[in-house]
Amino acid sequence: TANDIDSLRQKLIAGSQKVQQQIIPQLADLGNEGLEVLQEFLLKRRDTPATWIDGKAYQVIYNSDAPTAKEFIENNFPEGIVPLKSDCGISYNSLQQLLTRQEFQAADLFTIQTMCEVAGPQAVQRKWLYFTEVENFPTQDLQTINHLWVVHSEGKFGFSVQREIWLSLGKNWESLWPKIGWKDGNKWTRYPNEFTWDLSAPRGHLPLSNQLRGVRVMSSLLSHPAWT
Ligand code: UYC
Repeated sequence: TANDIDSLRQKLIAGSQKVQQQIIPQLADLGNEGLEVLQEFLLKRRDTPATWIDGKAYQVIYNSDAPTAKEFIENNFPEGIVPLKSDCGISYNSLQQLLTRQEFQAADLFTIQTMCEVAGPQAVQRKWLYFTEVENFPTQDLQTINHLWVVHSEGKFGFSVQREIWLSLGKNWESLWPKIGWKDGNKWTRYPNEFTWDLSAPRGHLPLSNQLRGVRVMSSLLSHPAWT
């Protein structure tokens, strides 16, 4: 009823993140009227940086079959809710779409490939990054990639999340690996099938950084000026 919708709208606007997280799927289940509330919510908040709550609301609208929802996205957020800023003319729209659809494995691959593109043709051919390339990586691009991951993962994934955990462990790599599900005892998690490609993964599980050539690259990534 109109009353129920209104009470959900109030809770969505005023509630804690935990409450908002529960309200969003409830509104989604109410069809068009629920979607309208979510649309109004996104428009109201569009002048402040997107959080993962905005990400949830956006995903519900984006992934709905309703024609009005499609129109809303095209008219208001054709490139998503995170500004896709790049210092080197790279388009992050595909990454935005993969993450909005929660296609985390494809998004992870795309992240590695795109970071190589940013670093240059040699990195593209090599298919992995030198730590010096990571040190010189444009801040704007790193922040865009990270913001997309955080916003579309309930705040669970992203380099900044990995950095926060790493710092909380005194930068100890051997403590980090099991914490983010990359190692179990002496056994490395094997790429790709042993990784968890959904939100049931531990915090900081994605995006992946291959450790085959040592920790230098990841160390540079988590120490990048983009995070300070
Ligand atoms: N792989 O084990 N990884 C690959 C990870 C290691 C290995 C790709 C992450 C340990 C080989 C990604 C972990 C190791 C290849 C990741 C992990 C190892 C490969 C594809 C936990 C053996 C084939 C992109 C830390 C003991 C490719 C890429 C190659 C690929 C990620 C082996 C994303 C997070 C030490 C043989 N692994 N990787 O970078 O380069 O190739 O030969 O980290």
